[in-house]
Amino acid sequence: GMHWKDYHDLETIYAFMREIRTKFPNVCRLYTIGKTAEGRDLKVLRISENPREYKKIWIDGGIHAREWISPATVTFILYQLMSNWENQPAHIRGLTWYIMPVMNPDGYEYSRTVNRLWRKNRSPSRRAKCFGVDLNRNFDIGWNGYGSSTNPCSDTYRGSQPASELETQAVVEFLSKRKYNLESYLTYHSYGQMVVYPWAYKAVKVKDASVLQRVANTAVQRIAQKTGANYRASVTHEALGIAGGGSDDWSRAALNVKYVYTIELRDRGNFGFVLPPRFIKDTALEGWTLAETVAQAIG
Ligand code: 0X9
Ligand code: ZN
Repeated sequence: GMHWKDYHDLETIYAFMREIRTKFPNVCRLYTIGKTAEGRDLKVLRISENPREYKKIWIDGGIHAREWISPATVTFILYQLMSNWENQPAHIRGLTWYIMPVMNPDGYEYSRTVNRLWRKNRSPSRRAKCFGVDLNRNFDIGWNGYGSSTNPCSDTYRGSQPASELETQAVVEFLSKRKYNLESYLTYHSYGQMVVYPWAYKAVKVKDASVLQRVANTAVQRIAQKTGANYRASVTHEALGIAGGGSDDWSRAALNVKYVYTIELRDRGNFGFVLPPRFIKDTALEGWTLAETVAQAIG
């Protein structure tokens, strides 16, 4: 079964999602929103007591294969929500949560079994003998710009065209249909200990950047109180440089989502992507703290 003392394979994560759906059939709905190039399901769990009326928050993880702490954190968020659902405060129970722990299942399994530091998905390229597109360069926002590569062998290959990838298409289609009331898009990455907000594709801040900075500051303060870890809050292009094609920017540009954040979880480079399992619990708590803080901000 599921626990947060170690990292899990895709099937264990999907079994956990099914188990939650079975335990809470009245508030949960499990979607298969598409399939990958290698034929794996793309799964999203919805948690809601009133999907027609409640404001929505989306949480994803595992866009990048090697960032194992991300699916671990997103599944922990699911556990935090559901293990205590009846007693959650109104700002949590009164939202519709969409949770996708692994956006890139092919890459995740490839990282677990073949190449630990694999980043992209595993779709074959027509032009070269290399595999994989960086899903966080494949969304249709600033796609033809800075910070991504046209070379299929690069780790930041943007793909043959915007949303060329099945994973991107599935998320775009699913969220576009549900953009009404969609207040937040949270995406979990590692590493660097940062909470960042748009834009990434250009060196400009979103109009309500001061609100986003303030909520990020609150999350970062609460994280420090809870686990002692230091995270920074910043606009993306200042913290990480300009890069087009990101899911975060896309959610703001295409769907007009307000609270858009990418969190870079632990650590700051000591272990990097290969974060030892003993850090999962605290890191996941930090990820949960961001979700809680944003839920409170939505109100
Ligand atoms: O470069 C990325 O995609 C993310 N960093 S990572 O080391 N996890 O790969 C940062 C994403 C920030 N947002 C955008 N670039 N849109
Ligand atoms: Zn990443």
